[in-house]
Amino acid sequence: MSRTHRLFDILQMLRRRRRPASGAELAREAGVSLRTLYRDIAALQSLGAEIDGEPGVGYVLRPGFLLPPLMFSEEEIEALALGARWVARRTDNALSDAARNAVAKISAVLPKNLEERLEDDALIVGPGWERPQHIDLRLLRQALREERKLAVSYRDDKGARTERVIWPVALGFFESTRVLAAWCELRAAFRHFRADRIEAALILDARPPRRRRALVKDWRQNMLTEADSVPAYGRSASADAKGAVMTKELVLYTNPQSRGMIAHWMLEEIGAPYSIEVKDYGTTIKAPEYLAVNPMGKVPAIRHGDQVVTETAAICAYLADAFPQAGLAPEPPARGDYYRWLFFAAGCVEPAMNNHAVGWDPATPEMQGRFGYGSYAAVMDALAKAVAGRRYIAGDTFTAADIYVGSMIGFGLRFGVIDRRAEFEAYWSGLENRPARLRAGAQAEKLASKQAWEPV
Ligand SMILES: N[C@@H](CCC(=O)N[C@@H](CS)C(=O)NCC(=O)O)C(=O)O
Repeated sequence: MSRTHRLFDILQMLRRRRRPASGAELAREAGVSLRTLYRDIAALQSLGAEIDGEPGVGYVLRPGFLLPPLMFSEEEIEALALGARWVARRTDNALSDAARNAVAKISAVLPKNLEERLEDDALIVGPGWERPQHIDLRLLRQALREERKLAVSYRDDKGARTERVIWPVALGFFESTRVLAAWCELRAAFRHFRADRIEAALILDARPPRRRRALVKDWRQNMLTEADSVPAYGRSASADAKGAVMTKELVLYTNPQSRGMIAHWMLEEIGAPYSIEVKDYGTTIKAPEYLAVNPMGKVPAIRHGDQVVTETAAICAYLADAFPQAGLAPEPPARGDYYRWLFFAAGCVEPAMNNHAVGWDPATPEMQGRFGYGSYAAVMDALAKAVAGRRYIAGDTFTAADIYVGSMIGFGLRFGVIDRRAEFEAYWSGLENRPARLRAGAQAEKLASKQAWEPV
C-alpha cells in the first residue's frame, strides 16, 4: 500500500471512532509499526488534519475536518447507490426524496466514470412485503428527532385497540415491517409497536422526562439482558403434555426469519415447554457448536432430550409422534395421506417452487423424468387437487402435515412464488389464523426486532 493510501486509511480509522484511539490500536489496524504510525500522524497534522492527542494518550480527529475532493472506491459507490435505492423504496416519501437528492448531489461532484456507477442499476432492491400504513412515518421520525411524546391509537395482534402515550426510542426498518421501540406510559415498560398497527399518532408538546440517548441505553440493556435463548411459552399445554416433557429438554434452534417459523408453529400447537436459541445468519449458524447440531449449518433444528432432528418436515413429524397427546398425527394405519403430502411438500413443492422462483425449471421431458418433482406445473396441479375443497390435507382433523404443507402454500402466496390459485387461498385461509401460528408469529417478530436491534 502506498503511503498516500495509508494516510487516507488512518484518517478513515479516526473518522469512524468517537473516542480517542491509541497509537498501538491504529498501528495494528494500519499494519505498520508504532514509529511509522507516529510519523504518519505528524504528516497528517502538517497537512492540516486536526488530530488531537499525542503518543501514549490516543488520537481523535476533530469533527468538521473534510477531505477534499470527495472520492469513493467502486464498492463504496455501489454501497451508496444500493442503500439509497433501498431507502427510496422502503421508507416514507420524504426520506425517499432525500435519498434521491443526496444521490444527485454526490453524483454532481463525482468524476464521470464513478457517476456512471452511481446511476448503474445493476444492483436492485426487490419488493418488500408492504403492509398498508395508516400514518406517515415522517411523524414518527419527527417525534424521534424532536424528542417528543407521542399519543398513539394502537391495534394489537388480537385486534384490540388501546390509546397510549409513548416515548419514541428508535425506529427499525425490517424486511416486512417497521417497528417503533418506545417507552409505553400505559404499560410502564419498553414496548415495540408495529408502525402499520398505529392507527393514529399525534406529536405532543410534552417531552419525555429523560433524553432519548438515555432511553436508548436503557432499552438496549433491557433487551439484551434477555438471552438469545428465550423461555418456553406453551400456553395451551395440557397438564399431560407438560408432564410428559418435564424430563426432556426441548430446544428449537431457529432464526425468526426462516423456515424455523414452521417448527415454531408446530411447537406452539403442541403446547409443551420449549426454549429457543436464535442462530444468526453467517455467524452463529456456522459456528462449530451449532454445526455439531446440524452439520448443514441451517435452521431449524430441534433437540429433544438426546434426540436431534433437522429438516423442517421431519421436525413436524417427530414432534407429532413425540407428543401424541396433541393429536397432530393420524393413527398409524391411517397415515397414508399424512405421509404422502408431508413428503410431497418437502420433496417436490419446495424445490419446484424455489427453482421456479429463481427462473429455472427442468425444461425437457428427459429432465422432468429425472427430477423427482417433474415440473413446476405438475406440482402445482397435484397440490391444488390435494387441497381442493379440503379443510385439512390428511383426514378430517388438523395434523402436522397441515402445518408443513400450509406453510409452504402460505409462504408461496405471500411472496408470490406459487400460483395464486383459489384452492391454495381457500386452504390457507383456514389455517393462517390458528392461535398457535399467531403466537409463534408474534414471538418470532419480537425475536427479529431484538436481533436486528442488537448493536453490531
Ligand atoms: N432442508 C432444510 C432447509 C433449511 C434451510 O435452508 N434453512 C435456511 C433458512 S430458511 C438457512 O438456515 N439458511 C442459512 C444458511 O444456509 O446459511 C429444511 O427443510 O429444514
